Amino acid sequence: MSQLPKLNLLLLSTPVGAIGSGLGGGVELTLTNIARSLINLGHAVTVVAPEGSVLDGIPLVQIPGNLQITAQSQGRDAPITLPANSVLSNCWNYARQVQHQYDVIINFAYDWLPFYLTPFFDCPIAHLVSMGSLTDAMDHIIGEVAEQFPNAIAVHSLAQADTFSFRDRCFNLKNGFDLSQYQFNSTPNNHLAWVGRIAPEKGLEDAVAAVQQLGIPLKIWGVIQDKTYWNHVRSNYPNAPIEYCGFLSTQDLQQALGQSRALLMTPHWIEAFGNVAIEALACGVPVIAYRRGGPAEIVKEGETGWLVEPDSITGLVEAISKLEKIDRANCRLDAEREYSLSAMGKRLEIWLDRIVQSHNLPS
Ligand code: HBI
Repeated sequence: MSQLPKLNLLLLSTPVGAIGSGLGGGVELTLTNIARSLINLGHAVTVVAPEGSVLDGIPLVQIPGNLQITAQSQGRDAPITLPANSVLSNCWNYARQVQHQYDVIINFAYDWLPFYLTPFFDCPIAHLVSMGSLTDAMDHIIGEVAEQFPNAIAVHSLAQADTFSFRDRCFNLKNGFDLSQYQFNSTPNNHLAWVGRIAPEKGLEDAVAAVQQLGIPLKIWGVIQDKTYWNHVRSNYPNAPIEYCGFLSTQDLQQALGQSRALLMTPHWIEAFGNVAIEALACGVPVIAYRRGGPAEIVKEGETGWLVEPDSITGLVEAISKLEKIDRANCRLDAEREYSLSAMGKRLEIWLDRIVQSHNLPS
């Protein structure tokens, strides 16, 4: 049983989009799963998010204001910006006013303000950093918090931590999912799967090149974020056996994904974690991934999938030919052991306990 007393927690969401809009990306699902995981452990959770957010069964405070622009669309030397009537500053003004009702505030925004405000608050602030190093200004301010509050920073993978100079002060939370939403499927069809935003950094063209060599069908799910890139992939591989299957809800995606022989993950950037790898494993689907970023820490070679030399099409082809060596039941078991809500809950309590303990120490 957890030794941590029951905490009253305030979770501040990303300011780039309302929860449920999709604009917030992976962090919408991550925040919801962390909230549920903490509630399951008996803690009290309140979420603060941009107005229009939807979060069934969890106390939600909706804050008006203009959304923040996304950090990944900025250059490394981009200055910090805030729009007029910024939803980010409105959220943190609310948090300042109510902070004494809470034991810990957990920040999910990859933005300068929450980190800058950390020493100004009486209530301890925990930060879940959702991406690797993107801009100098963010690296600097996160590093300052890591320096002054050694337990405050959590990440999703060691690869993500390695992109920062303060890698040794990052708690590896990994991630966690409500696995009851994913059905194990032991009898796949013949096709392979690729899931993600269709954009250059996700490397879809490599998966297409591999299936064109093998003549095995590839089903593709996800938002077409970069139309030019998508057209470029299709025109470069006109005979590849690929089918675009749209952007599905979790319920529909897990149903379709579970029928796949394997998931191919071909990121050209350092994926901080790779949520879709867990979704595949939860359905019994082996994962073939480049040895790069978060997925390389998720796939257990020969047990739940295969890791491939980054950017090697030959490597992908060889791994696909070894798929029959993987027992699909091991994929589901690994997801339950490492990435369930309760597995993540144990890691959350270790992280929060360290923060509460160090906050109560005489300064
Ligand atoms: N950009 N400025 C900013 N703030 C965020 O919180 C943020 C972002 N870009 C992407 C993002 N969050 C989420 O999609 C993360 O899950 C990656």
